[in-house]
Amino acid sequence: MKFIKKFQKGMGKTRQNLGSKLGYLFRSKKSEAEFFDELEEIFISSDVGIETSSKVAEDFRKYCSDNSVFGKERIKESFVEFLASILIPGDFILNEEGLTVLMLLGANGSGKTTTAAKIAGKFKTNGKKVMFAAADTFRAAAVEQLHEWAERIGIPIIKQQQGADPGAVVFDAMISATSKNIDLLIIDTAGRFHNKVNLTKELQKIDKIIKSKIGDNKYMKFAVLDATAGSNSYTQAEVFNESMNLDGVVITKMDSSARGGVTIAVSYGLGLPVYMVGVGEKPEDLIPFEPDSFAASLF
Ligand SMILES: Nc1nc2c(ncn2[C@@H]2O[C@H](COP(=O)(O)OP(=O)(O)OP(=O)(O)O)[C@@H](O)[C@H]2O)c(=O)[nH]1
Ligand SMILES: [Mg+2]
Repeated sequence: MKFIKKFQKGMGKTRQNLGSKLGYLFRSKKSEAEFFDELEEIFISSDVGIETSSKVAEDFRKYCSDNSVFGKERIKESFVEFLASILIPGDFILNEEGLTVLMLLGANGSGKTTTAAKIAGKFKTNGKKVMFAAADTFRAAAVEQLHEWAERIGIPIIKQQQGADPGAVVFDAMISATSKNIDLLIIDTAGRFHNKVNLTKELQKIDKIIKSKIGDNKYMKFAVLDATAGSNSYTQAEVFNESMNLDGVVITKMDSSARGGVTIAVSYGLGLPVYMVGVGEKPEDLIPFEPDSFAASLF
C-alpha cells in the first residue's frame, strides 16, 4: 500500500458517498438476507451497475460463508479484503529492450492528454526516452496542447497540421521512434464520442498501422475513463473494449468524483485491469492502481 495516503486523499468524495453508505450498513442491525440485499442496492446506487452489483453481493455472501465470517467488525474487515481481491491491478512496465507503444483512447475531456503528459513526465524523470504522437488531429487546440506538454517535459513530438490523417501521424511516429531508439511512444487520440462510428474506424486504422510496424516491440492500449462520468465511463470502456480490445484502463479525476465506484464495475464487471488512477491535475497526481489501498480508502 505504497500510495495509501494519495488514495485516501483522492477518494474523499467516493468515501463520503459509497463508503459512508457501506459504513452505515455495516453498523446496522440487519438480518443476513437484508444485509446482502442492501449491499447490492448500495452498489447499484454508486455507479457499479446492476449486473456487477448483484455479482459483488452474491460473491461476498459466498466469501463470508466459505471463510466463516460473522460479526460486524469481521464483516467490514473481510469486505475490504474481498474487494481488494476482486479488483485487477495492472503494472505498466516498459519493454526491457526496444520500444513500448502506448495508445490512449477515451471520450472527450476524459483526461487523455493530461494522462499522456503525466506518464511521459514520470518515465522521462526515470531516464527513459519518451516521444508523443499527436493523433488527435481533429482540433488544432489538441495538437497545440500536446505540443506545449512536450516542450514543458522536454521530449520530441510527431505532429501534423489540423485535419491531417491521424494514421499518417502514427505511421511517421512509429518510424521516427524506432530510428531514434525511443523507449516509450505515447499516442494521444481524439475523443469525439458522439461521432462513434467514424472514431472507431479511425482508431482501428491507427491500431492496424501500429501492429504492422510493431515487430517484437510492446504495444498497449488503455481507455482513459473519467470517474466523474460514473456509469457513462463504464459504457465507454465496454464499447472501446469491443472495438479495440483494450489492455486496461486509467481512471482519472478520482479526486473530483463521488462516483469512484465505477472502478469496481470496470475492473470486476468487464474484467479489465486498472493500471493507474488520476487523483489531481499535477504531474505527480497519477498513481499506480493498488486494490488494497482503493478498498481501504473507502472507509
Ligand atoms: N482533478 C483532476 N483533473 C484532471 C485529472 N486528469 C485530467 N484532469 C483535467 O481534465 C481536463 C481534461 O483533460 P484533458 O487531458 O485535456 O482531456 P482529453 O481527454 O485529452 O480531452 P479531449 O482532447 O478534449 O478529448 C483538464 O482540465 C485536466 O486538467 C485528474 O486526475 N484530476
Ligand atoms: Mg486531448
